Parts: sequence; C-alpha cells; structure tokens
Amino acid sequence: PQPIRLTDYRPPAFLIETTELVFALEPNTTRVKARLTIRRNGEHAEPLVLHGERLKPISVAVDGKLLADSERTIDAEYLTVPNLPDAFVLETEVEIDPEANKALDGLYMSGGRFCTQCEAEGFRKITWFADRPDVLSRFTVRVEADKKFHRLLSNGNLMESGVLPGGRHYAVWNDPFPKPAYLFALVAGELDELADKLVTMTGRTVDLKIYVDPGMSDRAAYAMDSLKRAMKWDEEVFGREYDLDLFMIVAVRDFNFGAMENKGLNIFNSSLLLADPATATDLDYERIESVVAHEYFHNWTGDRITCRDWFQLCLKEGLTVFRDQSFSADMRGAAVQRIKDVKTLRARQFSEDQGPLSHPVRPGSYLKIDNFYTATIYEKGAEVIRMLKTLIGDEKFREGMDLYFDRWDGHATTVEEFIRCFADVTGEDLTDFFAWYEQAGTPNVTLKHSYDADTRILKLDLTQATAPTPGQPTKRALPLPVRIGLLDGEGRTQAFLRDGTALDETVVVLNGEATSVTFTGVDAAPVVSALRGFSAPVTLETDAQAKDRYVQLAGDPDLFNRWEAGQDLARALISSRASGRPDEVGEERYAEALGRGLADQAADPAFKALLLSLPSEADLALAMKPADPGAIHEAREALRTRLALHLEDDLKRLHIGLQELGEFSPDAASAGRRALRNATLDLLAANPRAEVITLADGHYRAAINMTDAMGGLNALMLLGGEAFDSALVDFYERWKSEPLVIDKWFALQGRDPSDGALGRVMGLTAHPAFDQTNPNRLRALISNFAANQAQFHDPSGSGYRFLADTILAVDGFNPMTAARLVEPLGGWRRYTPELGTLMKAELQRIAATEGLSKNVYELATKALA
Ligand code: HT7
Ligand code: ZN
Repeated sequence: PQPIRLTDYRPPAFLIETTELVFALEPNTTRVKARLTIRRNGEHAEPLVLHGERLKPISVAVDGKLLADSERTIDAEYLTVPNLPDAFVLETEVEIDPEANKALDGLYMSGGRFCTQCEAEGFRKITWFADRPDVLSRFTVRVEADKKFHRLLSNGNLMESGVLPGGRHYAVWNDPFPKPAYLFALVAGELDELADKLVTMTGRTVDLKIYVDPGMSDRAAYAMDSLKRAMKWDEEVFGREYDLDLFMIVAVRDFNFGAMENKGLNIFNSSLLLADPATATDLDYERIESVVAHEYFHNWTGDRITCRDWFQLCLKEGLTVFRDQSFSADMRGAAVQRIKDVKTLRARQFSEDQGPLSHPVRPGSYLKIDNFYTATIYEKGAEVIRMLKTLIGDEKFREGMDLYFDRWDGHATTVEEFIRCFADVTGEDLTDFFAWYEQAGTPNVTLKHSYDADTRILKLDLTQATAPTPGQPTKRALPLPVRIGLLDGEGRTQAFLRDGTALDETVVVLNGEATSVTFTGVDAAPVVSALRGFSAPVTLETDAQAKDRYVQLAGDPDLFNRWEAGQDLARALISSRASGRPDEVGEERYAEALGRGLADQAADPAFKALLLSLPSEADLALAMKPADPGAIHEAREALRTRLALHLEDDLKRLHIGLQELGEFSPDAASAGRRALRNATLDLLAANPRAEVITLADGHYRAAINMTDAMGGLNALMLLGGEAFDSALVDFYERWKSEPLVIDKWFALQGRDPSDGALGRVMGLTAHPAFDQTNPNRLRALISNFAANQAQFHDPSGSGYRFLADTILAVDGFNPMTAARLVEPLGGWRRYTPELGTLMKAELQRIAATEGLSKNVYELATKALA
C-alpha cells in the first residue's frame, strides 16, 4: 500500500454545498439516498471522484438523469463521474448492512440500535461522498425506521417528525452549520432520555439531552452535571458559547474509542458516560467529567474550526486535550491533575517516542489515519500548547485564541495558521517554536549548577539533545521553557535576582543546544527546583544529590516537583535493586521520608495517594537499558514490601481513619480520601499475612461503593489464595448483569501479576461473558494482560504469542481495534535480547500473514523497520 503524504495535499476538486440524506433503516438492508449540490472548485476538467466502500450501488443520477454504467465507474474505493458541468445535483442510492458491520466504523448496530462512527473515514461506508475534512457541507437528514427504533436522532435541530405506513416513523434533522462528513451522526433505537437546560452567557436556553439504555437515565446524572460545568467553563475561560438550541449525547456499548464529538450529537462509549456509586469508581467519574468536557470543547476546537487534512489532527486534538486538562485542573486541583497528566504522558507518549512508532505531533505520512490517534498527537499535542502559553503568557495566549476563533470560524485550517494567530498577537517570530510540531522524539535536558557562596552567585548550565527517531536522524534544538525556583537546605523558598529583578520563580528559555543563566543574591547554597509543573515534555538530568531530593520531597512548594522528587528517589532505589545492588539504607531513609509526607496535615489526601504509589513497572522499564521486566517487578515489589513493613502503623491508622461514614460523593476531596485509603491497603498487601488478608477481605466486603470494592479486590488479588478466589466468584455473581462492572472483573484478572496469569487469561477468553467483538471487553482482558509486565513478558514468549494470535483474530472483523493491540510488541528493541527476539518473531509472523488489514500491516511493519 502507498502512504499518504502531507506534501501531496491538494484542495478538493469539487465542493458539496448541501447534502440531503434519506435513511430507510433496516438492520441488514439499509437504503441510503443522497442528494448533493456540487460545485467545481476552480478551473479544471477533472472528473468527480467520491469515496465509497462496501456500498451496494443502486443508482447514480446527475441533474435528474440516471447514469448508465458506462457514464460512471464504481470500484472498491471510489465512484468516478467524468464530463460534469460546473454546478450540478448528484443523486445516489446505495444499500448497506449495518448488522454485519463489526468494524464499528460507518453505520453499525450496537445493542439492537443503529449508530454511527464517521471519524476519520467512516462516512464513505454510508454513502458516496468527498470524505475529507476540508469539504464542509450543510446537512439535512431524514431518518425512517420501524417504530421499535423509538428515537430517531441526527445532528442539528429537529425539523419534523411523524408516522409512516407499515408501523414505521420518521424524523427530519437540519444542521445549520457546515461540517465535514466525519462529524455526521445518526442514532436510532430504544433509549431513555435525561433532559436538562442551560442558559448561555447571552441568555439563550439550550436543551440538553442524554440518551442511554432503558432504565439507566439515573446513571447519566454525573455526565449531565459535568456537561453543564464544562459549558459554563468554556464561556468563562475561553469566551465560547454553545451555538445550537439542542445538545445531545448518546451512550453506546460497542465503540472503538472513548467518545466522538459529532456536531450537536456526541456519541459516547457507555463506559465514559454512565456512573453511579455502586457501579463506577472514582476514576470512572474523573474520566467521565474530562471526556464529556473534551467532546463538548470540540464544538469550537474541531467542529466550528476543523482540520484541513488529517495531518493537522493535533490542531483539534492537542488543543482540545489542553482545554480539557485545564478544565479538570480547575475542577479538581491543579497540582494533582498535573501529576496525573504527566504520569499518562510518560506512560503512553514517552514510550511511543522511544520505539519504532515515534512520530511528530504533526506527522508527514500515514497508511491508515486511524493509527494516528496516538498519545503523541493527543498528549504531546497538549504539551506543546501548554508550552506556548508559558512562553507568551496567559493574556497573549487568550488574545491569540480569540483571534484564531475570529479568523477561522467556519473553516478547515492548519497548524501553521493556528500558530500564526499567536505570532500576530505577540509580534514574535514563532518559526522555531513550530519545530515542536515537526520533530519527533523526547528532548533530554541536562542542568548543572555552580554556586559561589562568596559572591552569592548561582550559575545554571542547561543543554538539550534529542536522540534520532525513525526517519529523523538529526535533530535540532527546540525552544524549551524551564520553570525554576530555589530552596535552601531547610526546604524554604529562596528569593534571587535575575537581571536585577527579585524573584521567587522564573522561566528560563533554553533556546539552543546550550544556555547559561546567572542568578545573583542567592543567600545560601541552593537546592534547584527545576522544570516545575513539568514545564516542558522532556527528560531532565540534573546534578542534584539524593539529599537535595529529600529536601524537595519534604517541602518543595511546587507540588509537582515534590512528588517528582519522591519518584526520582524510588526510581534510583528500584534500579539499584534490579541490577543487584540494593541500597537498604537508602530504602529505609525513603520510607521515613514517605512517613513524614503521610503525616503532613497540610497535604491533600489525593496528593498523598500519589506520593505513596511507586513509579509503574512500565515507567521503570523505560529507564532501564535493556529492560528486564522480571527483575523490575521483583525489585519494585521488594521496595513495596520494605515500605509496607516500615510504614505499617501509619498505613493501618490511615486505613481506619479514612473510613467513610457519610454518603458517597464523587467530589475531588472525597475521591482523594478514598484514593489514599485504597493506596494504604495496596501497600499493606505488599507484606502478605493472614492479618492483611482479613483486612483486605473486610475492606472488599464492607465496601458500599465500587471504588472501595475494587480497592479491596485489587488487594486480595495481590495477596492471592482462597480469599481472592472466593471474592472473584462473589463479585461476578453480584454484577453479572452489569457489563461495565464485568469489564472491571476481566481487567483485574488481566492485571494479576502472579504466576500462571496467561493460563487464567486464556481460560477467561472461553468464559461465556467474554466477547472479543466488544472493544471494551476485549481491551479489559487483553490490553490489561499486555500491560502486565511481569506476566506478559514471560521468558517463554507465550504471552507474545497469545497477543499476536488475538491481534490476527480481531483483525478479521475490526482492524482499528486490532491495530491498537500491536503497540505492546512495538518496543521489542528496548528489552533484553532474549525477550526482544521473541517479540520480534511475533511481529514478523503478524506482518507475514495474508489478508492483513492496512491498519495492522502499517503498525507491524513500522515496528519491525
Ligand atoms: N475525535 C474523536 C476520535 C475518534 C475516533 C478516531 C478513530 C476511530 C474511532 C474514533 N472514535 C472517536 C474522539 C476525540 O478525540 O474526541
Ligand atoms: Zn478529541
């Protein structure tokens, strides 16, 4: 297959001004009629070429005249019509089979309902169309179906509805905003409605409706509350008001991704919408809040202003992640939110950047765009916006955003044009900054300090270098904002002078390969607190000593760096152990420092919970070259055991003291207390004894919400044995009619680090509740197993073989989801030669399989290159 390249971009040959669709819905034989008013774009004599896949042609007519077979060509990917006038009406009719569509792309059925997923290229499986984001059209959609499909929904405003002969009914929807086809949506089926209203900043009343499985509307209350908060926040922080009179969200069980921002009709994976205390954890609540906000924010950053082509994906995704992270920071506390965001960035994006699939935030080529919904586009894309804001300041950032909304509303645009708005409002040349979009890889920054007590001068020397990535052997220096503050030996903030100005904190811009900066008036030998708030997405090496890290861990006012100091210390201790040189004195000292952190009355419980959790095994594997997952697991567990022993009394005290007495509330403070209580139990489980088993079992059985039930079950899993087996049975029996809860049951077993995990996981694939056509269930078991470092990387290679077999099986019906499973094998070069060879062999087997989808082929071959 030939790659698609950014440099090959050409404006569309034809524009589609209006699109009228008529859907006659039937599960196996849906008829789709399209009436498109089309205009030639510029002077040329090219034929009209529309995308269309898996469509059964019924008819094609131009200006009312049916075309003979000889007047048009239809192949597996396109409809081509030559010799057309400059403006004309194209009418087509096709038949499709939604029930047979297990790829969940285009129009398909989920739980007996019709629904759509059109981003990125699903619309072409519904009808012939210019399925590219720069063709914006005004849509009118008539949906007809049997009355048992009670709700008939599409984008925009409801214009008309009524009854048809033969037990059928219809609804007509009009979306006044021109949109690309990827934002089209249709849903039909039996759904309950949760309704609310919101008065916007200009006093307009908007109807808000969330549609869910019958009987589930109570579980949409938190999503509705999140939506209203997000709408108000976007008005207050970005000045953006909702534009239609109706905003709808629908939850579906079968969905390849988290959610989708279709104009006025968002479609959500039910796991990111439905919540009540009994069935959802605090993490579910947190995600619901952030994803509801994310999809809503797309209304301006994605729908009103969209991407010119798919290479510009970060234009909407990176920016919208930045917006949802800012919203969550305002809702839940900036420091804790930032720590969680950086943990995600490191776990997903840094590992992507260290492997063969490393790519720039704006890639230059692809085979299947579905493969580029990556952590680099999303998470690193958000980091780039965050740095831009740090570099130009809050006010100029808002001015630039306002200009962007004014200038590009109603258009499809590019990342260059986005950055140009900030260059225009600041008068700065942002050419160097733009390189962040084009260069792949994680810069490594070094910082060295020298302090002269006599002159009270501190000199900081910073350098940066980025290792080569596939296709980019040489790298340039990028403009990097490094936020810095100073502490004294007691952990107190030290003021200093920079260019004569007294400061507590400053941003040093590393704008080349190396830079030096001098601070004067530094009274005492400083502890340098650098890269505060993780001000740039880099790895940082400093000349700080362990004693400096302890000063920071005890009281760096920058909570990100306080947490980071603990992680750095833990990383060093675990890697010493993993390489056979345990530092027992250091481990005791670390345990004591954590004990002081736990006792700090001023600290937020959510922060303490983060402090207690050690760097993940995947995170540690990134730092160990070559990575030995077995050794990392053992070393990390040994440190956990030491902490559990040393902190036993504190942990038990907290576990009792944090027990919830009142009613469940999903707010951040309550969630933080539950997180801390569950973290104490998790750590206690590292020192297995009958007493701890009783504690975990009691925790599980007394739980009155899902967060605590999962906390108890997780601890029992770590402890193993009969108590765990019986809790697993109990959990299944209790929740077997709740698919979202049973996903958790599968996920937990996928994560089980004890020996024999693969056999159990394979056994679970034969469980009556396992269904590989449902992405949530598939990922719950398989992706969690592939992230289970100790067991997936079993030296026999059986874990790799199992994953490859699963990828090949799923590729037969859902290539997009199959491709997302390839990534755990992609990092084969980072592991010990024995493991790497076995991983590579499975990738080779996948790549050599006949009939592979483009999705899996692209990732497997790139991983091997
Ligand atoms: N913009 C949405 C992306 C998405 C998607 C992409 C590929 C295949 C299926 C998909 N479903 C949704 C979601 C978002 O980022 O907001
Ligand atoms: Zn998005």
